Amino acid sequence: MLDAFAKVVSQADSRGEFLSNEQLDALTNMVKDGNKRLDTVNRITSNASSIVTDAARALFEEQPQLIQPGGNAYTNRRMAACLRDMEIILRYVTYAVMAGDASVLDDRCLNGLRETYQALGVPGGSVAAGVQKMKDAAIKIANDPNGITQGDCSQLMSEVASYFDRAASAVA
Ligand code: PEB
Repeated sequence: MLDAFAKVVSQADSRGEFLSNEQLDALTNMVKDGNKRLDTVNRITSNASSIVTDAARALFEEQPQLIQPGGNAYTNRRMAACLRDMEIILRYVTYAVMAGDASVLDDRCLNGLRETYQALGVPGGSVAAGVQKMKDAAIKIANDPNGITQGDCSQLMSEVASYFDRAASAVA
């Protein structure tokens, strides 16, 4: 598991070189914009349960077969597993945003997830659709200009989006 700083250090060390100016600039910008990152993680974290439940409701509205008899979220046991899975994925996305690097998400959450769903008979495409709904909700909450000093968060928001997209395409 790496963060943006450890990643750059390990890349430079594998070449036996000092950090390059480009690497230093990228990390400098990350530090400068650090409060945006902390606020983003804080906002997503404190709204995690509504992000998960709203996304799940929207998913079941769009794909009602999931909650009908025989569906993959039918019975409370499967429903609970589904909500839990969405929460786990959201949690790892927040870790990746904090770290500024996808490796924690890849190594601890997404690695082998597609195969797990295949083995369980859980439709990966439906999980991916749920993740996309969490993405939209999370970005709306993180990017809300109300109650915060305003600045340009477009780069950070596309980074956040990329972690959700990564999770969705890992299972789709
Ligand atoms: C991944 N999910 C399930 C299981 C595992 C995961 C390992 C099997 C064990 C169990 O049931 O607890 N666990 C989960 C995860 C990590 C992990 C992401 C990462 C670290 O450790 N059902 C639906 C939707 C979807 C869904 C499409 C969006 O209709 C999910 C939610 N996951 C779902 C369901 C099960 C499951 C298990 C229904 C139970 C499957 C079953 O037993 O029939």
